[in-house]
Amino acid sequence: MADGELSRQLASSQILDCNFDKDFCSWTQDTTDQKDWARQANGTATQGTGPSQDHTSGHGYYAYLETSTGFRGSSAQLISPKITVGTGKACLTFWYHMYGPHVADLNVYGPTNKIIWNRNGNQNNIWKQASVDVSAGSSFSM
Ligand SMILES: [Ca+2]
Ligand SMILES: [Ca+2]
Repeated sequence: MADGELSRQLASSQILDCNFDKDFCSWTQDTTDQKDWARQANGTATQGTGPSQDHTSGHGYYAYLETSTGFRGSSAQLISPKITVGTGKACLTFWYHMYGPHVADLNVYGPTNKIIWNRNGNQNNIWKQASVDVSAGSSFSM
């Protein structure tokens, strides 16, 4: 399972900020892949996986992808609105929780659809913070 608790510190744009407590904010599901992200509160359905609570408050929602079911090699992507990053330093900050035996890759895609951050496999039963430098680009989605 992979969970994202995304907040954003992109210098030019506040639009990516989301704690998933109410909805997916401006993030949308990729409809060309095999799965969709869900919103989940508290624990996950499969024993020994997932977070037991969200990172924002401990009783809110987080974005959630169940990986104990489904077939190997399937993927699900959340897509941001189009953003433009100028030459100043920009950074995407988010919390992730990857716990369980069926966790594969969690990727962040930047300009030109290049992978700019990746974790693979079990990262233990803990929320971890990631900060990813985002290079300049115009009108791209993450
Ligand atoms: Ca939350
Ligand atoms: Ca999808």
